[in-house]
Amino acid sequence: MGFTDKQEALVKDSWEFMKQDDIPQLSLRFFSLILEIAPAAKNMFSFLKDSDELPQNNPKLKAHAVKVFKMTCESAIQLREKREVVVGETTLKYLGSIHLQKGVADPHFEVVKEALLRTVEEAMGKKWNDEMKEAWAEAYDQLAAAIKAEMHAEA
Ligand code: HEM
Ligand code: ISQ
Repeated sequence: MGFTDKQEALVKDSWEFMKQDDIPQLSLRFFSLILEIAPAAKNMFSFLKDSDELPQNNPKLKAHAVKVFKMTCESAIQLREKREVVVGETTLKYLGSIHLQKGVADPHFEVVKEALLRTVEEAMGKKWNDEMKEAWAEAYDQLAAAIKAEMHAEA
């Protein structure tokens, strides 16, 4: 299924709405949910390995999580227009190689998807609905597929 104009608008609008919130806080929530769903994932992240430090106090984690969050939204728009995603310095090629290098496998993407959808759901509160969920799921799936394609191309 492709990404429709309507879905693009839904993702854009909800992203604008969430920006009024505390994005670093949402990003931490996003990451906490990933660890809640898959505790073992902790060891994959260089900024968490061997540390008992609460994620709350981890600036590196915040920066990463904000970036991931932002990419999902941007990619929804960018992938459709130019089949490429660039956010800041980060390209799809880079994302493919970093995830391959860290040992990320296809099933992990479902975990991150679930965590992302729950984060947006919580942030949107009463505004959240099925249509919005579909739009975010589609945006994420497209980005995930693009990253996986790079991973498989390199493997
Ligand atoms: C690194 C985004 C899926 C685990 C990164 C980075 C980005 C990113 C932007 C680089 C961070 C930076 O250098 O600033 C994404 C996006 C995903 C996705 C957009 C899905 C669409 C996943 C999945 C996993 C994962 C499914 C597995 C649990 C990691 C790890 C790193 C990383 C372990 C390296 C972190 C480090 O130690 O420096 N990801 N990611 N990512 N990602 Fe993902
Ligand atoms: C990297 N890849 C996927 C999800 C993430 C969440 C928080 C920090 C870094 C991440």
